[in-house]
Amino acid sequence: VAALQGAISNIDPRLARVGQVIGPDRVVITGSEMETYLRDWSGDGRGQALAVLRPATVGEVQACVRVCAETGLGIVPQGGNTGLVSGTVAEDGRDIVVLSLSRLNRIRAVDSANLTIDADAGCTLQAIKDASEAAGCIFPLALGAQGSCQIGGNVATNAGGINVLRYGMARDLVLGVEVVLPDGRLWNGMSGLRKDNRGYDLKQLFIGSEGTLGIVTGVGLKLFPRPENIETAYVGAASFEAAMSLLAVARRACSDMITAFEVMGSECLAMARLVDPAVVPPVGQNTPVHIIFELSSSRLIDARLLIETVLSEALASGVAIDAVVAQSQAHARAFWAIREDLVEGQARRGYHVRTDVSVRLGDVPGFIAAARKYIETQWPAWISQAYGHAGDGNVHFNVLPPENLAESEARRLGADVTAGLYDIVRAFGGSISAEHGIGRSRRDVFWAGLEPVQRNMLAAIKSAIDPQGLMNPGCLIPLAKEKT
Ligand code: FAD
Ligand code: LAC
Ligand code: ZN
Repeated sequence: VAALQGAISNIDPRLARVGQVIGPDRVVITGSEMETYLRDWSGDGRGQALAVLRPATVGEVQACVRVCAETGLGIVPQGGNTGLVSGTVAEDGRDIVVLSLSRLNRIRAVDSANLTIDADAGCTLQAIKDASEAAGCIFPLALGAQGSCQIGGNVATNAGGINVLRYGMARDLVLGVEVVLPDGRLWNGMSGLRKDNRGYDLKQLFIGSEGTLGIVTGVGLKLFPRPENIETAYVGAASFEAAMSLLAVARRACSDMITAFEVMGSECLAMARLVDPAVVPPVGQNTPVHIIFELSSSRLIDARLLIETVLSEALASGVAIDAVVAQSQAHARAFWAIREDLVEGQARRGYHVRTDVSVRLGDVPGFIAAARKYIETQWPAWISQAYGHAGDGNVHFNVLPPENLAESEARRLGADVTAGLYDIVRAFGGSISAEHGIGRSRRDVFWAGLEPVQRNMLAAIKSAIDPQGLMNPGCLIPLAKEKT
């Protein structure tokens, strides 16, 4: 222990105090062990830090933060590190520590009568979902990274995913948060109440704040009764216009029973095949748009009859050209595997332009057409990939560089490709970040696009809660602006 403590002091004397309060074995300083904490899933850049702190209790988080506040060390809170916008990747690590929440991973309480769950921030999303299921309930947030991402990270990024259409984003599912503030004080904002109108709703500030205002250590979440019928269909449509017409028809017919409506341009199938070469989509491979459409209901509603009726009407009217309803859970899982594999396949292909934009529902087809045309005419050797949560107007319009292009060159040109796509998003009055957040990758374009009044409010909130600018410096808000 003494040797460890000595090694920590040699890195930076400020760390020695952290080692004293939480124990030197909770301070990671060796390069190889630190490496996994310094990159997020996107692989866009490597971060820097003096050390990684791994406190095991809320009290230890507070102790770490107090030392950091007293000694001027910046803190990058880190969950599962599955973020896609470099929110955990600090550019300059001279005065920075990463604080990992992984050891805070206890389910605190499941209250099936109140339909709530309270948990430590470091629980994985999958652990939250499993604990909810064990009580006959569901926690509906669902995303490809759910096995690794943490609920604290989901709250900090206001994560979306595939069930937003029915249940909303993380923000809509959070009833309370417990936060360690930048000076080490603890705010217990956990209540389990669905209605609570006592003044400003402070928890909303921390949801989506990306670690820039405090460290979320606990969360209270809404649960829902577990649906007994889930019907999943894989549908082919001739165009994105037709896909959006199917959505409109289905929403009228099924009300809020639609739990997912995901679209994939047929070009995305090649990426799924990089992960599973045997993938055969349930509808013709060249069908222009592939849709995964899911309904959930209680046992009193015949969801099978409903989905079959909607689909047969859609086939009759030409809105759909082919449709297969899953006959078993395994069959449905195979549909979803295509959607998950295409994301993994893109990552295996290497660096690519990754966007996460939203437009009004009626503009989804027009946006995709304009973006595809832009790539075809301006970047003819690059390959468009259009997929996403069409039910929420959220499109991941990604672009693969030519295979023979060196990564450094692809990244350089990719910045220009992205800028052109963002111009199109702006022309549609859309958002350049529908669900992944701002982080560091989108910070400058976000900040440049703000009205002065909005910048002032953001900077005022930041300096009111984090006057020293120690929480996730350079994430979401540019460093220079934090100081003014
Ligand atoms: P991290 O990556 O560790 O951190 C993300 C940000 O939150 C950072 O700014 C960090 O400082 C902050 N943070 C983390 N934990 C805390 C805490 N306890 N307190 C304060 N700040 C904290 N996102 C979607 O929205 N929808 C999707 O469909 C989706 N699909 C994905 C699929 C894949 C395959 C992958 C890899 C990612 C996907 N994501 C998606 C992005 C990512 O999973 C989410 O943003 C997730 O919520 C991040 O959680 P995390 O624990 O990994 O956070
Ligand atoms: C998805 C992630 C990339 O929708 O947001 O798969
Ligand atoms: Zn997404």
